[in-house]
Amino acid sequence: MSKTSSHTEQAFQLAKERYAELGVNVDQALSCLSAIAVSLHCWQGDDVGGFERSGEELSGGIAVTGNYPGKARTPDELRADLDKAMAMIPGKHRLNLHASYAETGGKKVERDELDASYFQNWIAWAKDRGMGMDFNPTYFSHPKAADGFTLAHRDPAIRRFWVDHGIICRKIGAEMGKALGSPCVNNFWIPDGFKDIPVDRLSPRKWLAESLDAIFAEPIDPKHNLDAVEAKLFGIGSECYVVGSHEFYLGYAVSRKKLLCLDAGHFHPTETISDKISSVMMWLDEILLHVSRGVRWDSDHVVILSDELQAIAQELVRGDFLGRVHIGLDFFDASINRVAAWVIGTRSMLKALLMALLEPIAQLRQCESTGDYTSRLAMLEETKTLPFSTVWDYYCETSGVPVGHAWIAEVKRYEEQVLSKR
Ligand code: RNT
Ligand code: ZN
Repeated sequence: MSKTSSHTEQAFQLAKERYAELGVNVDQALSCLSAIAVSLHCWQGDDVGGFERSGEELSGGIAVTGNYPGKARTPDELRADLDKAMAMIPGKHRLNLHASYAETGGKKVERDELDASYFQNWIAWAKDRGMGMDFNPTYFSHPKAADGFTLAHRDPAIRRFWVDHGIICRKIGAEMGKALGSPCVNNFWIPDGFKDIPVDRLSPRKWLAESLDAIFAEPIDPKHNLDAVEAKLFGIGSECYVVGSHEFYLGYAVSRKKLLCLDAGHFHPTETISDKISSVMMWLDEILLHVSRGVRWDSDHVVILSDELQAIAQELVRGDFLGRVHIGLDFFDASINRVAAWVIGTRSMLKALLMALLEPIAQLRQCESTGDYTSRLAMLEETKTLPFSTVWDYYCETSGVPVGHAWIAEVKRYEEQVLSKR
């Protein structure tokens, strides 16, 4: 940690006293926060494009809107942009990569022929920075996914192709985990579903279970690779039926001992993942979060410090789940500076976690257990205006990243000098 200005230091000491009166240990909260690695999703930097250069449009029922200039066109540009973003985010984080970001040197390599050699630059980059990596097989933007089905396709040959892709991706994940000394969370999300009302909802689910079982047949050391499965309510073009629904994957994850991935945008708009965390943690060892922000629908807006984000962070802290929950981000916005999008989303996530770590939880629990719900509500409201921002500023300054809005000017400078020249 670097030195702080005397002003930041003074303000911090006062804030610490204020929190101490409520029984909150600020130093402990900061040391806990600094140990949390958030997985930054590579796909915010290039609108989920990837580098296969297959000529395929983005498919799978997800969509990126906006045409803000400066998107990364090459892996080097994407890495430079990630470096820039991470220079404005306190703490050490992770990179979450999709298989479609393979570097094949211009050679056409099919998705069932990939191996870790195509990800060596990414691994070396992460290693250099002491970061871990997470991975995702890519089941979209591909001719064999063009009719909206992959692992649950009725054609066994198509299923086989995608099963092989899954098998290969687990091996790649394990190599990443081994090379970086930290388990790689490998997240399986498939777009499979019907636009209109199906008459057979069961068969595709049986095929999906069969495909997943084939992919996961080979045991892999969890020190290197952890498998996660991500459910969804609907997508563009799969409005009436998604094979991999929440119930499907909850059952699958529990019965197969896999991680369940909860994406904040993948439920009915009035449903929140914050309420699901403690429920699924009853039956699962670990889970993955895709922290996202749906606006009216699963729109993947940039994460902000919303009530739901705070509720998610509170659940992780209050339930003592931080050691069992992997936090990944999942949003993509091409209508604003893409580096800024990463910074806004990740800083918001960290702010929410710090707020949760600074809660006077002992007092709040006391109110609840004695049935004093008046004081519980009153305390929760008073907590919102405790000097959180002073602690956050101190954390940023001592982590060597810009304090407050100072980072915006840096992103603007990067835009002028680098992004606008693309
Ligand atoms: C799609 C899922 C999935 C993707 C990424 C790109 O609805 O949320 O996680 O966003 O794999
Ligand atoms: Zn997701």
